[in-house]
Amino acid sequence: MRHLQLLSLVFCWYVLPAQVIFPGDLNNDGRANYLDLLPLGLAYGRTGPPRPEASLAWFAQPAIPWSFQLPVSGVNFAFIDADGSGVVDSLDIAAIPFNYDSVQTTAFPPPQPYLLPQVLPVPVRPHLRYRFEPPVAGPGTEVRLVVDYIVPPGFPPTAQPLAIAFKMRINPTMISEGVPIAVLPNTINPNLMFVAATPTSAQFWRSPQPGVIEFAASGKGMPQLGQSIEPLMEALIIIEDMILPLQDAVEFEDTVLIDIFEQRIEMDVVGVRSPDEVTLAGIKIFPNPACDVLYVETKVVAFLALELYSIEGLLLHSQAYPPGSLFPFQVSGFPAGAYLLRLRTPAGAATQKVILR
Ligand SMILES: [Ca+2]
Repeated sequence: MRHLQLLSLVFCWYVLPAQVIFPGDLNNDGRANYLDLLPLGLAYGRTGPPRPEASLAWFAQPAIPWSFQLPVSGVNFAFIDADGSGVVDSLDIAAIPFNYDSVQTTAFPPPQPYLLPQVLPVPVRPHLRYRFEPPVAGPGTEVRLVVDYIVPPGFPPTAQPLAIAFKMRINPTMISEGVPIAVLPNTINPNLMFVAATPTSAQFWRSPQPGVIEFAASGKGMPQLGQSIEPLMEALIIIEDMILPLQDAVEFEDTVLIDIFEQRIEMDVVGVRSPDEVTLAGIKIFPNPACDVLYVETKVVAFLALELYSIEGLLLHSQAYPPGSLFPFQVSGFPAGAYLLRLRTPAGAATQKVILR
């Protein structure tokens, strides 16, 4: 009997081309990272031959090919069974943070970029919506970067979003290097899995560059992203220097939403200002730096009040104005340095950093 088992193992090795995998690089693109959650969601629950002498450590490991592969990328499921147990399940996630950002070039078949060229057009697109809370804050303050996943009405139920992955790049002048960024996925739905990495949290190997947050969420083989998730995740960030508005301090990259057939679904990313935040377009604040008087010039706002805040957010001086187009604001007597000028208008408020000297 034992001979028979051995013989069948040898037979497999001969008949199917042997594979060499790296645990954590589930999509075999040469790197263990957030994108590796997507194959896990696609293959979740499938079974196949366990990997002989499997380890989570980052070295080339021979594997018996499974008889399943991903529909678009063609990745064999033996790569997705990261812990080699013979079952694709949530335990396979561990290999991703354990080997985060490790790179390899010697898998077999050789690693390929994880490109999903097929994009499924949809009449209304799901989108990621992000905002900062509070929308304005001084140095040393913790702000929340909240990301919602929105599926608008009219989204076709035939498109079945399974998993999403994206990278957020925060303006490096806004944050101190080495200060931890906490990422809190919304775990209210037990059928979702997450991978989140920041420069200080995926510390087993290497990690994302300073200011980069990498994030992925996936259903366990079932399309769990057919409805909105608010929030999808939050990041807690201690800011070092202000960027105004905070919305401009983050960029999204490599956003991928896939369905259960490994096709990409069209989607968007939108930033929202707080409900009362207005744009400074059409409003001129000068001179900046200023000595004695700051002027606010506008043709679009009929009435406003101006407030001067310390960089820590303390109100120092305020003045209301009758309708006009040029509003002088006395700033003499304040020590030289950076301040926040808050403009209040009938349409909402806006904040500008100003320098006094
Ligand atoms: Ca990978």
